[in-house]
Amino acid sequence: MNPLKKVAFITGVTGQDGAYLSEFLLEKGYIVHGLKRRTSLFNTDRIDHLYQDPHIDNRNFILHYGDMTDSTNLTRLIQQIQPDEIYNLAAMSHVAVSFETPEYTGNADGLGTLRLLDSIRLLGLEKKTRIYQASTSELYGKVQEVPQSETTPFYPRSPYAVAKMYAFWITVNYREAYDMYACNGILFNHESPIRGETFVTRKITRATSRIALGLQDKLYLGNLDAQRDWGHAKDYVRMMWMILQADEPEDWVIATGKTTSVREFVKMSFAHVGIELEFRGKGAEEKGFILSCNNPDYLLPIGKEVLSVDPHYFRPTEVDLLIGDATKAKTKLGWECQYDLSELVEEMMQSDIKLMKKEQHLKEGGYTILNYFE
Ligand code: NDP
Ligand code: GDR
Repeated sequence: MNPLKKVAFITGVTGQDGAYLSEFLLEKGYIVHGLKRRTSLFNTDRIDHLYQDPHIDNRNFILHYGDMTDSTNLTRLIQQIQPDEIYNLAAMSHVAVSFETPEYTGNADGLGTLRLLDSIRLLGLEKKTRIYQASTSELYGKVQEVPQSETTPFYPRSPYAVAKMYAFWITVNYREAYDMYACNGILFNHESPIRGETFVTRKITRATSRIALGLQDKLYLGNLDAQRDWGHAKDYVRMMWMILQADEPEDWVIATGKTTSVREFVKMSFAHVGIELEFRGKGAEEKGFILSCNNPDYLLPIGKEVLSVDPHYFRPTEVDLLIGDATKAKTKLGWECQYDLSELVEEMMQSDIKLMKKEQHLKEGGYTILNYFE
């Protein structure tokens, strides 16, 4: 191992942010170790391009099996890796699913963070290892003030957010109690072409592409009025690294400062394929129809119903409005977003159209294609 290279350990390396952060750190010359779960099928699609054959010498991207619910595994890995930086991105990260699996979510997202912090302490690495905790704008939950900043009170509204609240405070506590370099990045929603398919933005861009290509009739969504501050994941992983390079360990809000409703995101995605939508009805009765279609590649009938609200997707408690104030990160660390929302939508749509054209070929070739709309 090259002693001049910095060593990072990323939990959640197979996820959206884990993949972008791995690319970013490898480009910076780091040796990157990643924690991945054992799954019955391969789960490394997002990082396959970084994979290195375990039989070659001097690898700089190394994967280890593990789980945030397994303390001995985490401690052993940290002892073996001796990381300069840990990025704790692993989590059961789906808010709606956390209502179905609250205990597991608490264990992985809340106690999982404690396990990492306590391993650092147990191994006497407090002065060597810096740790980044993936905190979230979901902590703000029920609106207390807008825009939300580092001083806005928390009011979590889901088992996920409550677990992340524990993780937030245990990170602060270990920093104060043991003088550790431990930081929270309070990141607002960030998306990309490799966003998980069940988060609303990717669900929308996939479905829009499929509808345009005739692979799907309709998109079913929940609360169209929810407003989110959506940025690009690439901008946000850069900031994770910047947070761990700061002189002092602190907590930071990362956001674009602009908010957009789910309905508006749907309109933007359809506009990308030349389709204008009209919404009629309210709440659980709301539907979306094609008002005009001016792209000769996607000839869909005017008046076709392509969207329905399905109350199945409503959450027991919802977060209505998120809009972040990242002034501290901008002024103290010089962070700026390089992407705006329209560029993000364009990149996601271009990528999904390309993917769905592959599906179209498969379908034409007689293969069964995935029809999973969650
Ligand atoms: P993803 O859901 O894409 O990735 C989550 C990662 O965590 C995956 O690699 C997943 O593995 C892994 N994981 C889940 N449970 C465990 C476990 N028990 N043990 C080990 N690994 C586990 O999330 P994102 O990349 O979008 O987000 C990264 C982090 O940032 C998460 O903690 C999320 O809560 C947080 N966050 C995300 C925001 C966003 O908008 N994206 C905003 C704010 C915070 P597998 O691939 O096997 O499922
Ligand atoms: P969120 O993201 O809950 O903000 O958490 P998600 O994309 O799941 O929901 C955003 C908003 O859209 C509404 N919505 C729907 N959501 C989904 N998933 N599916 C639907 O069909 C649908 N219809 C409407 C939701 O009700 C919600 O208001 C994400 C995750 O990445 C977390 O891990 C992270 O901490 C936060 O962002 C910041």
